[in-house]
Amino acid sequence: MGVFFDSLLVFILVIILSSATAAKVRHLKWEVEYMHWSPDDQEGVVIAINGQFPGPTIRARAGDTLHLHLTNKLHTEGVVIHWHGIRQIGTPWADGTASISQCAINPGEAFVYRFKVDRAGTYFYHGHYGMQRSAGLYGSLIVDVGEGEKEKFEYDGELSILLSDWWHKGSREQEVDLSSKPMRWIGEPQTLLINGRGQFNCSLAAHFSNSTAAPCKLRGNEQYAPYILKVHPNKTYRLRIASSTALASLNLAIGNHKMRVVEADGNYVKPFTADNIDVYSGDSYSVLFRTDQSPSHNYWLSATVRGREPHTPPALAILNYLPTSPSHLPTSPPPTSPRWDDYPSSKAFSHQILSLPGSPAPPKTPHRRLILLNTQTYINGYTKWSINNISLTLPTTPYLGSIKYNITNAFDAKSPPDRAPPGYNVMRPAPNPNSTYGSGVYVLEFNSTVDVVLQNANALKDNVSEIHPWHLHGHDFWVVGYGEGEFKEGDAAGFNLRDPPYRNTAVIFPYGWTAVRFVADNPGVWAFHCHIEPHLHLGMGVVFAEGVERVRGIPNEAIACGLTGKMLMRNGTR
Ligand SMILES: [Cu+2]
Repeated sequence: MGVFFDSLLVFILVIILSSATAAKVRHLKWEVEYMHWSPDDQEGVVIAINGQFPGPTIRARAGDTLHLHLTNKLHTEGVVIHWHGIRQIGTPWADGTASISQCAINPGEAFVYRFKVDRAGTYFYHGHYGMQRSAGLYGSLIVDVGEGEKEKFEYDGELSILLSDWWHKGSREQEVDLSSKPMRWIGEPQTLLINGRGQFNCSLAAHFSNSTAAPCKLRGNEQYAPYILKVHPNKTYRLRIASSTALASLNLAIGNHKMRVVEADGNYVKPFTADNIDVYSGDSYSVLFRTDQSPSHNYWLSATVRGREPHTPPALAILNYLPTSPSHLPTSPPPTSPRWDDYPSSKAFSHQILSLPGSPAPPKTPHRRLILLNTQTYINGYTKWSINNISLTLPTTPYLGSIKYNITNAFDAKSPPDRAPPGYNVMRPAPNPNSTYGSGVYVLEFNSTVDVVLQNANALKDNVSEIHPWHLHGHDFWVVGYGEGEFKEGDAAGFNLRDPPYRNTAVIFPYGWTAVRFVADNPGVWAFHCHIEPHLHLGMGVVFAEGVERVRGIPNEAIACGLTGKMLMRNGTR
C-alpha cells in the first residue's frame, strides 16, 4: 500500500514538473528529395524537404526535444543534416556531419535525429555532406524561450529570413570542377536568395539602377517572386537573419530603417544600432527595427556581396507596410551598402559585437593554444586549402565511432601540429605551396580551456587573401581578439576577456588573425571549419575530439559503415 502511494506521489510530481517546464518532444517526418524548382527565373534542381525549398522552418521552445525521422530519397547519394548552432550536448551522434558524427544516410534509408534544443535563439540547418548546401539543402530553425520565460528585449512582431546563394551549375558538377586538376573554380553565384527567392534575368529595381537588366514582370505567385515581409506601422519588429550561403559574405540593409542588433548565434549581444550589417556564412542575428516610416510606401530589404568582387546583383525583398499593397514597389532606391572591399567598415562591425553584461565570461587562461595557419596550397597539382600544412580528408568510418570503440587505422593516428613551423610570411604567397592530405584529429583534454588562433595568409596568387568564416560544432566560443598580420604570443595580453561575444562562427579578415577561446566540455567529435562550402570541400577544416569515452548511446545506425559497420556485424548487432 505504502509503496503504491509513494509511486503515485512520484508519478504526480513528475506530471507537475513536466507540465511546469512544458518541454515537448516534437515529432517530425522528413523526406529529402531532388525537385525541379526556380529559385531565380531559371529552372534548376534543388534538394527539397517534404517538397519544400528551402526546407520547412522548425519552430520549438527551449528545452524541447526534436525527434526527426529523415528518409533519404535522393536515390544516388547519401545525406546528413547538421543543426547549426545546436550544441548537441549529450547527443554528439546527432550533429549531422558525415564521416565525423555519423555515416551518411544511404539512399532509401532513414535515420532518426533526436536531440534537445536547449537554448532559445536563431539557428538554421543544412546538409553537411559533399556540396549539398550549394544544392539548396537548408532551412530555418527557430527556438523560442521556454514557456513563461522572457527575452531580454521587447518586440511586437517577428520576421525571419534565411540568406543563401545560387548557381545555375548543379552542385555535383561544381564538386567535379573543384576536384579537377587543374581546379576549375566555381566562380561567383548567379543569384543571391532571400528565403529561397531571387531574380537573375530581371531586376525588381531596374528603374533605380543603371544596369541593363529588364524590369521584372511578376504576378507575385512565381517561385522566384520576391519574399514579402509584412509589417504594421509604428511597431517594433524582430528580424531573424541567418546565412547558409555556400560562398558569399553578405551585407544586409533595410531602406530608410535602422537596425538594432540584439542577438548573434543564439546569444544576447550588447545592443547597438547599425544602418547595415555584415552576415557571413554560418552567422545568425536578430535585429530590432521600428516601422516608423510613411505607411503609404513599401521599402527594400537588400543583401549585397561582401569581400569578393561581386558579379552577383543584390538580393531584394520587400518590406510591406500594411495596408499598402505588396505589389506597390518601393519608391526609394534600394539601400546603399559599403563597397565590397571596404574592410575597415566590416572590421568595425565585427568589433562592435560584444556580449550583453551578465553573459558567461571566458576562463582567464587557456590550457592550450593552437595556432591554425590557413593557406591555399597544392597537392600533386590539385588546389587545396590547408591548415598547418594539412588538407583535411575525411575518413570512411565516422570518427565518433572509431574513437569511441578504439578502432585503429580508421584515420591518421598522428595528430596534426598545434602550430605551423615558424618563419612563414603570411603577407606573401608561400615559396613552397605544397601540402599533404591528413585525417588526424586534435585530441582536447576534457574540460580544458582551448585557444585557437586562426591565422590568415596570402593565397596562391599575389595580393590575394580572402575572408573565411570559421564555424565550431558542439560549442560556442568567445571571440577574444582580432589582429592584423602575423599573430605574436604577446598579442594574447590584449585579448578581450571582459565582454567578448559568445558565438559559434567567427570571421578571419584578409591578412589578419582571429582568436577564439572555448571549454572542451562536450564529449564528442566536432568539426571546426571554414563555412565556405567549397573551401571545406578542399580541406579547410580540422577535427576536435574530447571526452569521447564519456559518450553514451550512439545509435548503431549512426556508425553502420566503414570499420564500425564491420564491428557491428561481427558483434551481430546489425
Ligand atoms: Cu574559407
